[in-house]
Amino acid sequence: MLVGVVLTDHRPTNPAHPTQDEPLDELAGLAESAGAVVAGRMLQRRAHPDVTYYLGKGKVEELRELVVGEEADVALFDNDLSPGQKRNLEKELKVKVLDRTELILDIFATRARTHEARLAVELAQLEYALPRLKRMWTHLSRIKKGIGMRGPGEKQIEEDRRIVERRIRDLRGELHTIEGRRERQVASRHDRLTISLVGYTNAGKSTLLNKLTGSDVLAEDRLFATLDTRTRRWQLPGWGPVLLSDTVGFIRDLPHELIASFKATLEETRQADLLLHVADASSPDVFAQISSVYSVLEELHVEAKRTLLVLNKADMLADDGALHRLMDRYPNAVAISAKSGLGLDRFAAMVSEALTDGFLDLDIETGVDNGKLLAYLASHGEIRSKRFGEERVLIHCRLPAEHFGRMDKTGAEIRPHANGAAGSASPNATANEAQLDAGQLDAGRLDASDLSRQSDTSPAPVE
Ligand SMILES: Nc1nc2c(ncn2[C@@H]2O[C@H](COP(=O)(O)OP(=O)(O)OP(=O)(O)O)[C@@H](O)[C@H]2O)c(=O)[nH]1
Ligand SMILES: [Mg+2]
Repeated sequence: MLVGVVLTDHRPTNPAHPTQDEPLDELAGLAESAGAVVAGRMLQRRAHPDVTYYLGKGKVEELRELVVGEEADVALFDNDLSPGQKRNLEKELKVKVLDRTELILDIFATRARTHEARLAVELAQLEYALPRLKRMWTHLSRIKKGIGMRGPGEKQIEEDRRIVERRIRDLRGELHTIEGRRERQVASRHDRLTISLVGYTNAGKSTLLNKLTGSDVLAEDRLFATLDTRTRRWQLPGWGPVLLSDTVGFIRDLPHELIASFKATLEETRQADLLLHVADASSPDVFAQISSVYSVLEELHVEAKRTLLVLNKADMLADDGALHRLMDRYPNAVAISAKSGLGLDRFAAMVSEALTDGFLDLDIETGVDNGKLLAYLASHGEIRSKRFGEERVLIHCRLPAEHFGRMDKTGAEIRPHANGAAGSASPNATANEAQLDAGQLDAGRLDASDLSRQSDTSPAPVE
């Protein structure tokens, strides 16, 4: 049984709140994702939540009748309940009561496949439960005091609390180690540009990854199909190979515990050169979903250098009006259909453009023995061509502006790249110079020393 209370006082001021006619649709999606069958729905509008039941007392009776009539086994609340409200409701309704956060945690728990995702979910569940358990323990110890069992009762409670707290500490430690390792792994891929797909759950991120890279990661019509990060090579037309990552989707009011514990999973996102924010343009809630994603990104401290908004499922839009409304609000967005392939050419061009933005196009000339600079360019820039003379080498490369600032420029002559001027600009170039194209270059040839320095951290798998 789905239950929701629409707080009329809060609604207009909270842009992340759903504006759809059916406020319980998303909860229904979550319930189905958790493997439940929806038996019925009940909605109440009120100014403030009731302290005892969240719902009004009269509504609780109505709900009880619905639960019995439809033979529901559990009541799912769209709102977050206090432990007291939950207990009172369970007593009245005589079925299990779960709130939205618990439901989301439950979905994550049943769908987590990787070791890391399992640890993250367990930590989130324990952190969510601990303050509630503490309150229950206090409650119990008060009862036990009353019936004269103070000694052993308190001891047991204290032990239980310590066990939970110790487990939380261990999990945090283990995840912290994973996070550090992941951070180094992702950082070690700096010879390739990384692009990360983010967005509301079910927006089509995995479908887009599959379409662009010819992979077959799981994509299906359910909330939270993806819980871990997958990285694939994408041959970006007109640019070259880049790394594209797909990760866990977001939802409005994502439990804080989950956000914190999924930090390691979202490392790719935090270090990405470009974020592709995929939104489901066909959803009646698309505006609210887009702003929810921006607030989660903020909460995760993801300060992307650049973000491109991708309005997906354009094939499902009933008329052009809906698309125009979106484009009016987000003029820099690009509309596509990951499923049909509609708009993908323009999309690729816009991704290239976004990547180029903030890059310096340079001709750099230096001694062939300037290993330090050559290694720096290989790991931070996109080398387009190299021409070797006897003593000098001329490199045409695109370098992010931030790396240009940090580069040691000793012994180098640097000019903005001039088309066709490369040959004449190189006084030492000889007839047997090698003109290489970007595709032939690999980082290993230039910066063997740099690579060996990193050989203790094997790069994270890229399939
Ligand atoms: N009509 C249409 N359906 C699409 C499009 N893109 C994705 N879908 C469908 O939307 C559903 C969700 O797609 P996913 O790729 O799993 O979405 P996701 O963003 O990865 O979702 P989570 O991993 O759950 O966060 C699937 O049923 C897809 O077939 C599209 O462009 N048009
Ligand atoms: Mg997915």
